[in-house]
Amino acid sequence: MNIIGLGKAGCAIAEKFNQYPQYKVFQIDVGKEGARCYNVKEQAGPEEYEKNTPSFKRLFSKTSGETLFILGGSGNISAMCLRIMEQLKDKCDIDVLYIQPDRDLLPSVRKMHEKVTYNVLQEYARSAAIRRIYLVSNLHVENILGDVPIMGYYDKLNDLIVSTFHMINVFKNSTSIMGGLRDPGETRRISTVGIYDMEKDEEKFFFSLDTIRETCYIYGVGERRLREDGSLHKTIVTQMKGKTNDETPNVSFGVFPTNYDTDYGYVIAYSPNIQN
Ligand SMILES: Nc1nc2c(ncn2[C@@H]2O[C@H](COP(=O)(O)OP(=O)(O)OP(=O)(O)O)[C@@H](O)[C@H]2O)c(=O)[nH]1
Ligand SMILES: [Mg+2]
Repeated sequence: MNIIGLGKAGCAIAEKFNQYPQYKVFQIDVGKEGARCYNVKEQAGPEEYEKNTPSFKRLFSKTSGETLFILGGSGNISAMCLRIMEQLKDKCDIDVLYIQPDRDLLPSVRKMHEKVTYNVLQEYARSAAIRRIYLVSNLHVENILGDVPIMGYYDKLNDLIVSTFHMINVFKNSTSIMGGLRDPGETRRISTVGIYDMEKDEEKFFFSLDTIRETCYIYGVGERRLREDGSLHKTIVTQMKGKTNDETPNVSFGVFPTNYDTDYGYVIAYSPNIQN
């Protein structure tokens, strides 16, 4: 799978995928040098970045297939995102991972720019110009982590974001021993992910998605517990029955064996609607 990071946030997150062998990581930003990097010339503002988007023919000469495109919405350089994706759309299935910054702290010009990027990318997803958009709010991720020290703040956020997306990818590509993850309906292309605590039956989403029509739960359970815990089946079935309601009629789940001692739960949520 290809990972493309754009801007500081995008590149910092993309870079962390390098710790796993499954990904081919590309980074695009001002001053970025190295393998699979593109050093963009600094521009005065978003309009200039868009207008002067370079050709990435060489960087992406051998790139095709599943691609996760990561960016932070308020960055000036994020204005290049559509022009970059245009250069990839014929050979890649593009999912966007959109990092929403703390809007309250942004100066008004950046606030406006972020709103535009946020809306345009969701429109692209809804019209299937890109396959899907995953919305992730920095504030939500911070709240899940609890107290995060200032030193290494973004690094901590990025660790949780990357490990979560990676684990979800791993489970999506493995065989469940019970249930299975359903592909979401064609129109439900606005998504987020979260962590699911199966002991407490509690999900913590990375974004408060409105009008969730479909959810997928992932139970990653140690082999030993799968063999010995006689009540697990009943617990899971009861938990999953409790997730269906009028707003969210479609719930699927998969139970996956792991070699870990601790159990891991994740959730993916899907909406057909553009979020405010
Ligand atoms: N999760 C996360 N968010 C970040 C990180 N770095 C910055 N951000 C957030 O992302 C938003 C966009 O900022 P940058 O990524 O610095 O901007 P940029 O994409 O480099 O764009 P420029 O304005 O052109 O520099 C900021 O408002 C921060 O809130 C990071 O490493 N992780
Ligand atoms: Mg920057």
